Amino acid sequence: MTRRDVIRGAAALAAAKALAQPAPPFTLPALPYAASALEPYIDTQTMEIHHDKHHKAYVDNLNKALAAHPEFASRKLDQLLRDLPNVPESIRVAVRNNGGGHWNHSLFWQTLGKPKEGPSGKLAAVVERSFGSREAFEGKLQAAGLTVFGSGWVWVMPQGGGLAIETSPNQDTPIMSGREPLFGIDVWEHAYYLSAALHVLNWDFLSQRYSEMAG
Ligand code: MN3
Repeated sequence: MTRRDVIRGAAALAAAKALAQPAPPFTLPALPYAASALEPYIDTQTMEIHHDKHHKAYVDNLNKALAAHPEFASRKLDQLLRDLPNVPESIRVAVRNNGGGHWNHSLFWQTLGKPKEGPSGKLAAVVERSFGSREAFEGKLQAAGLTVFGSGWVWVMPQGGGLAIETSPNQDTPIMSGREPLFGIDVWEHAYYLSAALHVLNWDFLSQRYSEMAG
């Protein structure tokens, strides 16, 4: 990792934190790269629809649900998701689906980027320790993706000094149970999308993020 990579990783990390958790009204974060940046693995039109339409709809619908509830005006997104049982029943499903969608996609855009060599530093070590190799890790992620019916997410969770893989349906997120994922991949109804995402993971960002999370 060069010094420039470190700086870029830190900037992306700060951006992810800032984007994932401001209080309402929530805003759609810009993609941290051009919509065409992930070609040929994820095409421009797919990125535009996914970000400009799908993610925007989560943000708009979340704001709509919260508009009539000024008591949540200073509540950050992760706090809302951690405390869903105390969100009024009339908007709970909307906050769960759209708040989850907003949180998950905000991290997801940061997780992707220009093809990079692979994990480094502590992340490289923990991938080796938990899965044996990066190839085995990616194989486990793909196998997990195949178990998701309809839309959902495959998550990589720091756990007991290692990494664990889990899945969630729809826009549910580990944040709802107070746990912060290292990253998640949007299965988006087709496991091939997960395979494509594996080609364009931003390993600099993930290595930096893991170092911060592992302390
Ligand atoms: Mn999606």
